[in-house]
Amino acid sequence: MGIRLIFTVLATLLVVTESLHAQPVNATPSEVDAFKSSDKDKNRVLSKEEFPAFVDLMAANGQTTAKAIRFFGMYDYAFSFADKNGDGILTPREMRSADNEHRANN
Ligand SMILES: [Ca+2]
Ligand SMILES: [Ca+2]
Repeated sequence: MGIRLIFTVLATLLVVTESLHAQPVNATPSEVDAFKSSDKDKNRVLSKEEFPAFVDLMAANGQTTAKAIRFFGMYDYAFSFADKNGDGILTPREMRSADNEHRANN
């Protein structure tokens, strides 16, 4: 895998996290639905097994970054990047903190 591709995915993933929780209160219905329906065990966090379903749903909704992740099949890589504390689950807070970091650097 080329280093260039990795950077592309990193950049696009930041856009994913931003679109997810830039405005948590005003999350679009499609995003909320995608999260809820991919959260199979309803524990309000996404496991590594649940994450691909979320990406696929967002891709189906036309989210361009999700489409890119799906196209490259880089679910694991995207998940690992967003899972800041490496505990194997992705919380809304982790998605938001990735977003905050992104905005702090801009
Ligand atoms: Ca879950
Ligand atoms: Ca985590």
